[in-house]
Amino acid sequence: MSAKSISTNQPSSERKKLVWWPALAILIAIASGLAWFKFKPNTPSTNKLAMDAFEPTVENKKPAPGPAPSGMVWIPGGEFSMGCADPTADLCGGTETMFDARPIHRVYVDGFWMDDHEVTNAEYAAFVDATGYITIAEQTPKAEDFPGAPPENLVAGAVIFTPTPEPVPLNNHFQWWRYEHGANWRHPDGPKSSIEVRENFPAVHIAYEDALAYCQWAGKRLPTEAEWEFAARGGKSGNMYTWGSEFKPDGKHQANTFQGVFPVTDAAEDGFAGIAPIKQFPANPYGLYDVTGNVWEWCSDWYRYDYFETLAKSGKVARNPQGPETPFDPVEPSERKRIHRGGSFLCVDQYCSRYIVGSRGKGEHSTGTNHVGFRCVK
Ligand SMILES: [Ca+2]
Ligand SMILES: [Cu+2]
Repeated sequence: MSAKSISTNQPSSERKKLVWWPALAILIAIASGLAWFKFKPNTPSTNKLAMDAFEPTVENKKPAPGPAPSGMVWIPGGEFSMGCADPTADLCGGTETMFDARPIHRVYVDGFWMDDHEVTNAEYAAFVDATGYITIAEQTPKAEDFPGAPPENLVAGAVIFTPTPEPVPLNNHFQWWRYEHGANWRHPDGPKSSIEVRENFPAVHIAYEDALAYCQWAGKRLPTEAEWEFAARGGKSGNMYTWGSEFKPDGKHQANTFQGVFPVTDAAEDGFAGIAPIKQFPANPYGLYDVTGNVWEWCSDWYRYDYFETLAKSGKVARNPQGPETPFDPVEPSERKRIHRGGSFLCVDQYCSRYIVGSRGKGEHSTGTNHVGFRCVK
């Protein structure tokens, strides 16, 4: 079994790793293979079984507590089935079994307000202007955090997706991610790029604590993973995507994902090669835009591959789950990862089909990249 089976297209901890590349990448590949055997899923093997696990969503009837704050929509909360069936048998289901998103289990969340869009560059700029906040990608990495790293590599920067010139085996994401000095939210594609013409694009190169700082300033917080999935499903149950169960209803793309040969050419059949401005596709039934695709969104939970299993074992409906106490990803056991949800403009069925609404992503908490952003709740 290859590393691909349980890794994603996210460079989950490159800021910590790229200084040692390539020796570490090889170690990770080996460790991933070993981890796969050790943490092999024991969840239902057929898609039918897993699909049957979905029960109807029961929304709370209580109306919104007042008028909607600007740019936010009311998510009523309620009880729903969380997680996803093995998508490998379905058209566009991708190649991964998504075992960390099973078993499908019952969860209840209280109602809350949610940003109807991913936080934009203009919004992040307002926060930075008001507070002088400096994101992690703008700070010089400290030598003590990267023991043994050559000093010339200890330069502020961020991780950027770079297409490969030719098709490559999809078993090592270091082939299409690079550490770019001077890249950060103000310069998303590197020092020569700017956000001047991208005010309405999601802010990227935002690490977990950078997202948290924004939320706190705005009087908001990050969603829990359960809140995020309840909101994304829009009151429906068991759908593969936020808009239904067909990837392209009437032949129309519903989100900014990746078409073409990954990671060589983005054919942009959805209208966008790379990142897109917000609100270019229809909203979900709750009025949320871009819950699927464009950029990943930070959630407040730590990532543990077996968290759903733990909740399901209790036999009860999980009420307002806040995530596990501690993170653990068998692929990179030493990294502390938080949940990412929704997939990005790089998601593609050939490699990472995490535009599937119940699927899970993860990222090392101090690493932002050019396809990870966030939205807030309150
Ligand atoms: Ca696209
Ligand atoms: Cu993906």
